[in-house]
Amino acid sequence: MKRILIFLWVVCITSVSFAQDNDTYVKENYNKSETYITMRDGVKLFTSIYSPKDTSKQYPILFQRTPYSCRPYGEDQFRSKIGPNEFLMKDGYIIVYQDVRGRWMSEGVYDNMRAYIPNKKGKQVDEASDTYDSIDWLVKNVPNNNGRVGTWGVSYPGFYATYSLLDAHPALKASSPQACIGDFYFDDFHHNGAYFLSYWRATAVFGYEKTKPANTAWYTFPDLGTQDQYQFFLDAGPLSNLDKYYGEDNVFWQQLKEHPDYDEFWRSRGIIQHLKNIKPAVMVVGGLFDAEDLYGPFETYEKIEANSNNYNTVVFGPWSHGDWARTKKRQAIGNVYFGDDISINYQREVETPFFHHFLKGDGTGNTGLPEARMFDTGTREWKSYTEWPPKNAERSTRWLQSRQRLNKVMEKSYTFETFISDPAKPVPYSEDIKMVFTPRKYMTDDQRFAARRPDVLVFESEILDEDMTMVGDLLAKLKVSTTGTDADWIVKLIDVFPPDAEDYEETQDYLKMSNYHMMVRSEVMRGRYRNDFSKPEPFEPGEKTAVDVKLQDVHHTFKKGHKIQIQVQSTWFPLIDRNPQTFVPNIFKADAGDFKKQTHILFNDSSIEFSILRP
Ligand code: PG9
Repeated sequence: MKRILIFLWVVCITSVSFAQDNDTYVKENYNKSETYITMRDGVKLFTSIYSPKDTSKQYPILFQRTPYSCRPYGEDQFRSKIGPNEFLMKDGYIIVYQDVRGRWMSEGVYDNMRAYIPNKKGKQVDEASDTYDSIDWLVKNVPNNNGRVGTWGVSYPGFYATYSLLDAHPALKASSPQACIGDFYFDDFHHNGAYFLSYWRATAVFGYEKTKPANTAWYTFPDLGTQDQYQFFLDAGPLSNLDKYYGEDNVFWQQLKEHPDYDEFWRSRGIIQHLKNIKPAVMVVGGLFDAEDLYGPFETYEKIEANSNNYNTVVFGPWSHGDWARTKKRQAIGNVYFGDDISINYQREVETPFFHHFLKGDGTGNTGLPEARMFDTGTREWKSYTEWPPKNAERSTRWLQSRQRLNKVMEKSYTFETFISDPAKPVPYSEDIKMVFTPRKYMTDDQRFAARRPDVLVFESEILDEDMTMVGDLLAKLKVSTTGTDADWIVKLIDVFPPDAEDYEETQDYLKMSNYHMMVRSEVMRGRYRNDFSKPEPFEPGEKTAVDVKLQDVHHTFKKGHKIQIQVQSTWFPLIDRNPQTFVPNIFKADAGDFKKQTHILFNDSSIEFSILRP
């Protein structure tokens, strides 16, 4: 009955006002005001408030804190869309945006992933105290609010939504951290110690301190003179040669260079460690093909689930970074199509009821929504689980064997595969030749171009005679050696389509979906950190060494007639920087002469573990 009532209520919202032109809807139905809210240390944060013109009733507050600006500035300048989605916008909420400390029109000094300070004293501040002070001011000063507040955000704003849960204000009833950064050593700028060179241009956005409130960008992007990203970074050589584009005034570039290991600088800025005894309701949202923040949302949900008794749920769809907040009809990533109206249906049937329940409803937690709503990226359908990862799954192992076989049993004979890894001719991470601001499409890209290179090892299963649904994380347990003293190890999980697979509208002209090698999940382990991310260790040349690579969660059915493929390689360019394959104290300061071609070996007692859903 409740589901029917919710559905009818949502249909009602949908029909009532989609007739109005979306571009003018906000201006016609909301008033806008701008103000500075003073924090406990006296710093003033710029805050933009959109309030429904209908003042006959009270409304909850939906609050987003962002480093990307509250633009457009000016009380007569309106966004075309406000809030997490248009259903909530049209249902009527007070929607508030705030420039975080040190960004755009706010005062103060910015600090990337500002470290949380437990048990703050006096005027000590962090993003939790800034959120608390802001919510306190909003509920006491914004007319017609109903005393209940929700926070939400995608990516960096998602990090600030997570932050709102720490020392949460009592008025904060619900939060949806989406593609929320958990830790810059495992999200965005690094994965397992490997620097994401593909993010290098984004360093401009976060590297420069501004001296006064700014309603236009105070930073610029370097002109690289080419659109061929692979060639540009290969020609640039060692990372130190990039200093000519970013001077000492790019604070973040200096920090990246000075902190190659997982030291106190990064460790203190990770938010996952603090997610205990969370009280507000939480709905974590992420994309199974999100190239930017995958670690963050999975770890955020799982840490809260393990350390709190609050309402805590998770939604992962067939999305790349932030797709779920858009309204595009066909949901596709690169060459692969997943279905129609996936994002708009999620917004109407999941995101809107979540916030409505806790901010306008009885807030009991009986939302009618599942604990885990996960899209199966193989069968292209949603599934609901009472826990994530699901318990009714069986851990399975496949062995990386000779003759490119991915076997259920390890062969008795002692064999190994070998390849030459040459930093001067690194394996491309994509066939696309263009400059990107951050990576995206490679997460479902065809991997045949890599499979056919001599410096990529391929291990492939038999043609599956029945569907196999893989759930949760994977662990590649590699046994390797190298003639060098350092090496990166990249592991890729690939779904090999059958020869009769049909093309999609989105399939690029130069390829066919027949025998498509779809990337499902991938990850790198910078070998020097194999035992401890804070203590890099060289390899002993020629010595067999264990390197484990954890691949983030999947929810993917390998269908009957498909094959499972694992690829292993040691360069992935320029997604990540090149490992010199010579152990140096800091790769950011390596010299050209440190980069050496080496011979790597993968032994046949290497394996990959994963979980298969029981029928
Ligand atoms: N996590 C994304 C990002 C952070 C920093 C630089 C570039 C991208 C994001 O906030 O979109």
